[in-house]
Amino acid sequence: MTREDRYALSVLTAAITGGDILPSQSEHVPRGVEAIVAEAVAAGAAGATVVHLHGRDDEGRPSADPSLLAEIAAGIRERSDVVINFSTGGSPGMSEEERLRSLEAARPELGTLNLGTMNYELFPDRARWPQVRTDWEQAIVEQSGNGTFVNTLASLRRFAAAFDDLGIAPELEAYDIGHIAMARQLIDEGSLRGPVRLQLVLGVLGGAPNAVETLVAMRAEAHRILGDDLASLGVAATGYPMQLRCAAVAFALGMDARVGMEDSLRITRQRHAASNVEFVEAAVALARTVGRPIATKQHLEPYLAAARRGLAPSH
Ligand code: KMH
Ligand code: ZN
Repeated sequence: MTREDRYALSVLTAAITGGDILPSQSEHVPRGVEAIVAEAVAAGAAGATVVHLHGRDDEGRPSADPSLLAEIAAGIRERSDVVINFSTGGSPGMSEEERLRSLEAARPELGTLNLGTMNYELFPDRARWPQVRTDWEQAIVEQSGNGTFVNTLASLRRFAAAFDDLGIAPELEAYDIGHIAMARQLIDEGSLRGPVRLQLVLGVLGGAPNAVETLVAMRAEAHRILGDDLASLGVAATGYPMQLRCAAVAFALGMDARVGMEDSLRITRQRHAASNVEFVEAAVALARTVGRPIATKQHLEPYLAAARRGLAPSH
């Protein structure tokens, strides 16, 4: 259970490139092995405990190519001891098999497990569609109104089994309160072993909004529903300014937080971030200001080791 005392540590995750944003939206979206590795290494050096990763090819197109995923993980491990978390959420249109490749090819310490099916609207407002340079990006914006993210109970059981087989620790992603109840079901039926790390993902249209009030309400529900099966609780809020505002509140509450380009391109109202380091530095400063030390890899090790051994993590 997350403690709120002054000495509890907060895990800071940097979400380097995501699978939703389009490269045409910002020249700074890391694309290709070298750029993604460099950004992940820099984010770790700037203070991130964990880097959260998706595959993108040199043009910035989301990719589930196993060699690309493996090269990203290997490149980071050569230069940094930052904890590697790969997405099994993938990108719109990816099959379940493609989404699972991140675990099989990159063998990360952590992987995301998205807890429910939902509307998943990236570009709902026709008037605000980004100007894009490629046909594949145009096809994504034209999917507006039809965006869904499918995670049935049956698929969740298959994903959970894959985590278990590969000895990879899951980071559960809850976009709404019902997803927390799904985590309860997966633990009670034995598909997942508690206690689990849970991240509240706020601000995706189709899920809970990126409001501080929502963060506080879902935090209460996570503690009520999961109790001692909650190893830690974090927040990833999308968009400016709520990503860093929710991170500040999370640190004050003894929660973990995720920042980075995946969830917000803008670092100020006027400007896109040139690097994920800007988000990490801002979050480190917020944590220091509220007296919340950022966790090192060693803090996560019991949770990671338990997954490797297939045992319930120790508190
Ligand atoms: N881009 C986030 C809103 C995942 O990678 O598994 C969703 C996400 C899911 O991070
Ligand atoms: Zn992601």
